[in-house]
Amino acid sequence: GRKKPLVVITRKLPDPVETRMRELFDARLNVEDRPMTQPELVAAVREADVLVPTITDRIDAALIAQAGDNLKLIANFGNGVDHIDVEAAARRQVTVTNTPNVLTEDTADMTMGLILTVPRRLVEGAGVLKGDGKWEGWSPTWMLGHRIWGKRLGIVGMGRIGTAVARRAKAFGLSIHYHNRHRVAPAIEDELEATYWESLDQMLARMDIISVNCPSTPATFHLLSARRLALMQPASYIVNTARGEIIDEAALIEMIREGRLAGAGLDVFEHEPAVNPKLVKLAEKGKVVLLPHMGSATIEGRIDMGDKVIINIRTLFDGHRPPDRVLPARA
Ligand code: 8YV
Repeated sequence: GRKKPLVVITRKLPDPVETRMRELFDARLNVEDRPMTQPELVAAVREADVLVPTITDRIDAALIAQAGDNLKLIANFGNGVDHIDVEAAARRQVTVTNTPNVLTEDTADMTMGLILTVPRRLVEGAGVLKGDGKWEGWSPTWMLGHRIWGKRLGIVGMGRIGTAVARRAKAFGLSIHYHNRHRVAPAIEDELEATYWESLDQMLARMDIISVNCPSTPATFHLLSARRLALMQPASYIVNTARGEIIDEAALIEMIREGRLAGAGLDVFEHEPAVNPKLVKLAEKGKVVLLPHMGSATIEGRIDMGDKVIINIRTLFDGHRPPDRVLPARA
């Protein structure tokens, strides 16, 4: 038969995924559970037919410029491709694929979790029973949060994840509002009883909770800028399970510290894995809930993501167009 493609996988993946990769490919696995170093990445793109990176790898133009003639495919293990220079890859005839759909519902669950957790103070409450577990007893005025149902949720980015968040939130009695580059299909608007806001500014000013669900691109960098955050109501909350760069994090911190925003639930950060110590302080005060990028972190989801990566690789090496091709943004 044909020679198996040399597939370099940058991170340790769940066992069933690695086993399957080993069966199908000449798979070079990373046995240590740490990101590859820059020299390791350079060696990988020089040699490999396929690179399987994750969000912890920076696949920029400089790295792609060092790719060998063999490199045909960058099959990202993950949905967002903001860490990959897709244009630079296209210029070198290197295909880029991602793993859409399989992490939509998991990420929407995590988003809904934060929407419930922050206003209802779940983490603070659980904290009371940590340590010595001493609880002074119930009181009518103690641990009061804010009601979720009946509130207005504004979704920034109504793609697959945004829509899945909207479905959940509607079932919890929130009214659904969204801002997106394009209006979604009327059937979806009807199903969700969703209100479209062409103006992000106007939507921000009228919502109780904002959920960020758009991709990170040059156009969405600091989309929630200091000026826009200042439009939000002081009693409102913001939840981000997309990418840290979409919010001006320093401005968000100042807004919460000054009481101009009620709080935030963040699964992603501007300088991951570094987290601004001011955010950690705010978490200690119960103003924010911080999660270490767990939106899609389910064992089932990771196995599905592995399956997607495998299908993309096999399809390309069978001479067809892989199902999850990511095209460069149009200039
Ligand atoms: C993963 C994600 O953390 O897919 C994404 O865009 O943010 C998460 O699923 C990551 O992508 C794994 O590479």
